[in-house]
Amino acid sequence: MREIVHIQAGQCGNQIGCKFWEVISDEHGVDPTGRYCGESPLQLERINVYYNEGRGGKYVPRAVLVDLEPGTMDTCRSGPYGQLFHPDSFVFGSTGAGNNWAKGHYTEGAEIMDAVLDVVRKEAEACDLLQARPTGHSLLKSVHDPTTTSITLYYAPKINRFCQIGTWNAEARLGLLQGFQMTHSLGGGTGSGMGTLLLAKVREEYPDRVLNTFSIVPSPMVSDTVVEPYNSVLSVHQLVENTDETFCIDNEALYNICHRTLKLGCPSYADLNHLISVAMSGVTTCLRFPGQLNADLRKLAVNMVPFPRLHFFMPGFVPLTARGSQQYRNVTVPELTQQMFDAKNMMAACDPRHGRYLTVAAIFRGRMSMKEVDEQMLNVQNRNSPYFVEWIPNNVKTAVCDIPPRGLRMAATFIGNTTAIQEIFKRIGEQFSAMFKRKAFLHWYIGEGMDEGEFSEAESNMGDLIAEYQQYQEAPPDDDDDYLDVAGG
Ligand SMILES: Nc1nc2c(ncn2[C@@H]2O[C@H](COP(=O)(O)OP(=O)(O)OP(=O)(O)O)[C@@H](O)[C@H]2O)c(=O)[nH]1
Ligand SMILES: [Mg+2]
Repeated sequence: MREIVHIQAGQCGNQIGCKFWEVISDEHGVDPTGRYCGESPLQLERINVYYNEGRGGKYVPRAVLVDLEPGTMDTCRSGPYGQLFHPDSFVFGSTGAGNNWAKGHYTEGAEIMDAVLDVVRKEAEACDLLQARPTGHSLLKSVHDPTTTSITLYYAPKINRFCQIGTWNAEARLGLLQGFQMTHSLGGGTGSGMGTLLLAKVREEYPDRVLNTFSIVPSPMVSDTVVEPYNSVLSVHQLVENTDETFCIDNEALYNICHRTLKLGCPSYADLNHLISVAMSGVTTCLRFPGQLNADLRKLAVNMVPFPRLHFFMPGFVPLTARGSQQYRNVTVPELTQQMFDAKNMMAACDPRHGRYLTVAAIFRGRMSMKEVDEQMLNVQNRNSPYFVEWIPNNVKTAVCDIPPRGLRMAATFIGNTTAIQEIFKRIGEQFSAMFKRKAFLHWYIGEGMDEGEFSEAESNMGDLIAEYQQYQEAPPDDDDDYLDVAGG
């Protein structure tokens, strides 16, 4: 069993994070009180990836909930699965970051960072506790501390001794923790600024663990805040260096899906978040249920990321349904496959036909013929071969999981590492540059101690990223330019 610590930061991060826990709890048969009430052993086989087993056999999300204002946390707590979270998992400030990345990253957010890291460490250490279970040791013991009351120690097998929960201990941390995942938006101040500070800290403390984010890209169709491009570019600058895999979930694409495909007149966050939750459930299927393909975060990274900086994925889910509505008609495997590659079902507002796929993972769910799935997937690749780089043979991987998502007989999730993702960065980059040229709104950031240099650096790092995608989009099969350069020099 390899555990993941989940972190949700800021309003958006917490709202989509809570939806994620609702959906996966339902899929794993965990009710709102944390009790298991499912019907299949498959639901429990890998439940420890996301849940700790607490007192009385209750399942508790391995989650850390962070915000710089208390409101979102209250909403989470009072939500349908709000009682599932451990009370110590909530860390919040009182001021908010007011859409200012600098406040999240350097001032308000930095101030409560130690408190957040303490909770993260406790969750990471608890994974070590789980690992100890099969050895038959007594895992917990209480000792009396004369200065306080009693404290609980846990057994850390790596170092063969009892440690105090929550104390800093490099070796005790090295349990079976596979990595971290974060949900956050890039457009605000907290999830974006503080979220990326937290990622940098986690990377520093756990350099060998995988960091995965579900990052919500802003769109003017959904939000009215003008400084979102600043916050987003400053964040992308961090994500390029500090995450191993980032799912780019684009509010612009979600809005279009709601509006055009699902015919919702005025989509709400609840509508967008419904789409996000099905996609998150889809992309984590291989982590949560038994199977071979991309069974952990590291394998996903190894299969999907040919170059370390190019780790921004485009997710997709089919069949798409509106919140609360049911699919009227059962879909077939050929329909799922065709829809899965359709540009209008992608959750990033990029057209894959404007780029090429470096790698793809497809996860089919439900009872279906493996043979048919394989045939259909091959068929798509053969018919569209120019859209897959030919210098990565077999760059499309497929998995089938028997258990369909709630309410559907069959579904499929798409994860694409496409060079077309540069369209998102171009869009945000243009909005950034228009304001930055005139130094508009900069004083809000400089007032928190930032300097202009960081803005220019972020802008140029994202420019480089776009150029790198473009370079690999154009790379011919036997690109021997480098060889010639070396020979010539
Ligand atoms: N899809 C989706 N986007 C959201 C949601 N809530 C906020 N956003 C988007 O997130 C961005 C704003 O960030 P928030 O998450 O509200 O900000 P925050 O992290 O709480 O930071 P501050 O409030 O500025 O301290 C905008 O682009 C919003 O459109 C949500 O529930 N779903
Ligand atoms: Mg907020």
